[in-house]
Amino acid sequence: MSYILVTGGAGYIGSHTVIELINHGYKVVIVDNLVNSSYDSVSRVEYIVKQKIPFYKIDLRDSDGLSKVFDDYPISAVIHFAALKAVGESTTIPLKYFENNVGCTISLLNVMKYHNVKTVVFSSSATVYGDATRFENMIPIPEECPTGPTNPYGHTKLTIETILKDLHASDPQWRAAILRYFNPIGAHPSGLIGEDPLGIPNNLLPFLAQVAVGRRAKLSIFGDDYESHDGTPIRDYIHVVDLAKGHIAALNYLSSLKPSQGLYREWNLGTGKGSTVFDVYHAFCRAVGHDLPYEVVGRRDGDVLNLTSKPNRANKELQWMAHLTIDDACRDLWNWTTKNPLGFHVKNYSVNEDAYGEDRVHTVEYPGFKVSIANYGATIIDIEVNGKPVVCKFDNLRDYHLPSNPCFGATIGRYANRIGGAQFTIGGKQYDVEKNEGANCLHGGSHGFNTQYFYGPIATHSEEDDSTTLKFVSFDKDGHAGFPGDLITTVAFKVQPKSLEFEFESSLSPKSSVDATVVNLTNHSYFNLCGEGTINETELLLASNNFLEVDSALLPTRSIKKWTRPDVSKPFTVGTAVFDNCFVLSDYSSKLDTRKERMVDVVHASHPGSKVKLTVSTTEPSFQLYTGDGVDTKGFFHRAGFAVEPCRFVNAARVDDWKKQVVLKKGEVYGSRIRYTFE
Ligand code: UPG
Repeated sequence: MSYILVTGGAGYIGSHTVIELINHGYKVVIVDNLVNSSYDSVSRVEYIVKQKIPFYKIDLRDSDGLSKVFDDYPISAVIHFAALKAVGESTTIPLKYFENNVGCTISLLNVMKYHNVKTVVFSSSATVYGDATRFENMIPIPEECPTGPTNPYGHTKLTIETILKDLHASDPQWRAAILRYFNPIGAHPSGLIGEDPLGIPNNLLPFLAQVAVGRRAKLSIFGDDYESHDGTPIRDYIHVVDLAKGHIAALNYLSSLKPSQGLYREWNLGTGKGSTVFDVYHAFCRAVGHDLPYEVVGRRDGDVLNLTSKPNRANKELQWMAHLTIDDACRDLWNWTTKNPLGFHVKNYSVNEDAYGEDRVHTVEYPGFKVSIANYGATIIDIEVNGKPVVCKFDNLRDYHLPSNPCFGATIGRYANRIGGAQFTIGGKQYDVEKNEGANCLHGGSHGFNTQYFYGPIATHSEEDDSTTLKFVSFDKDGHAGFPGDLITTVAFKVQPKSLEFEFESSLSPKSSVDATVVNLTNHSYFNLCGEGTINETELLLASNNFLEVDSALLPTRSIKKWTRPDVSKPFTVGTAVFDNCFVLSDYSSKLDTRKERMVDVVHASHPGSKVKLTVSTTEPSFQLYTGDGVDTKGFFHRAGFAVEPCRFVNAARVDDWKKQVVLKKGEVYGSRIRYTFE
């Protein structure tokens, strides 16, 4: 399977193109130096496509680093976006623009040549035409229009086109598709990725979006004395998703050529329809729902009346056409803006820099309360109250991969706790799952969710309740550890000044070939409210003293008994009491989606040493209380922490009366909520 290398894949157009590539069955590697973009866009793309995308933070001028990417992946073609792109800035630092845009491209082409990869799709711009109104009959602009950029940025794009043309002339095996973009606007319809302009935006719609969220006072309209229907200039605005699809069309076109046939050719990517500044302004106001403040000011230097494309060549040869309107783009831009008013920046949220993929650690911090979560296992790797940790945690993220790690802080799934005999039936069909604890399957097998890489997160902040939420997703394939069905699971961690609430949601992928599976999800944090030593001095109070009696294999006998020693319905000091038992609420819910059920405070815990108090609340019907007697890992021994794991009844997959708690059919949703509150 070959890969498409996308340079600048973390950027605005690059990230949208990566999604389209993956949707069209391509494998992708991203290279980006992140000078003008954020890895958050890559992790959000992974969230959307639910797969890992290899990423390298490399400047293209680092030929050795870039060459390694070609060694690591079988790359068949490159889509080259990476560039500096601000017109105004380019007039003040032209050398930097040439050095970066042209220098990077030469380095890239040398490395491609060395690795015998000779197919490139280049991100060019309508800016290469300059002012096409200087000619008669060149509006709409065809590819034949003579070029003549009017700024250094445009010169770099035209220089790169020339380099590619000369390269193809020197070696006709090269295939270079030059895509000249008109005015890209809008955002992905998911609202999860979009343009994240740093500083004051230069372009019309990003500026307008900031007016709409109150970051700018009003829009300045640069002149209303042009010869258009309302006096403002005309541009060809193209939805970024249509634009992204143009790259797939170009790749398809190149791969349809005969094996030894090369090519150098330019295509305009535009809609062919012109819109004025006021047309766009009104479309955006419609999307927002009210008029936005503006003022007509003088003309901006360099602006011309009309830059509309003639996209016929791309329509005909690439079989590509823009379908979305400026109303679609304004709706999607507004959706992105309202969900991400500060772009990829989120209040109270930070991430360890220079870590990508599973090594990322996401921290949400409020005064006196801090929560850190890793992509690996959607694991809570730290909770600190007043600067002191209250959970067992490794100092080194790598240690979470240790076989002896007793699931510290991890998300547990697809099936928490035990399945007796590692076997269950749904609809008369028997499934055998991995035996990883004697004859039983424990916590979804040896490679359960706790060892899987979660995508995302989508970080958001709500002013309403001053909460910051990190939402991760996993895609667990049909047949993994023997479990049936492609399962999509999201875990949303909502942090508030003294609490962490999480919400699980699972459903079978609509494309899953299997109609039902079993699910049971929880979190496996080990609390130590004193931050060190054993938990023996911890005081506990449980909401229920009903527990599931278990046999020697720790499987329920189906009889519900009362726990008497110690009496857990009154506050008690843990002492040497041993728990690894599932307590059941008296009015428990048997729903598959318990999220709308009453949140019950199931465990109150406190420690006389630290005075920290914890309440575990849940919508779940039961909770496993474990005093950590089996813990034996790097730096931690038995009873270093206790776990409270709200979940479904143990072994429910095998017990007819309890099965409806855990059997998830296609079209249904499994859900639950758990909250840790600290005082
Ligand atoms: N405009 C305003 N107020 C603003 C910003 C823009 O009135 O605050 C007007 C501007 O005068 C123009 C139109 O809006 O008439 C569009 O401007 P802008 O979004 O800045 O795009 P362009 O100037 O058309 O340039 C974009 C890219 C450039 C690319 C070109 C291709 O910035 O890199 O070459 O589109 O057509």
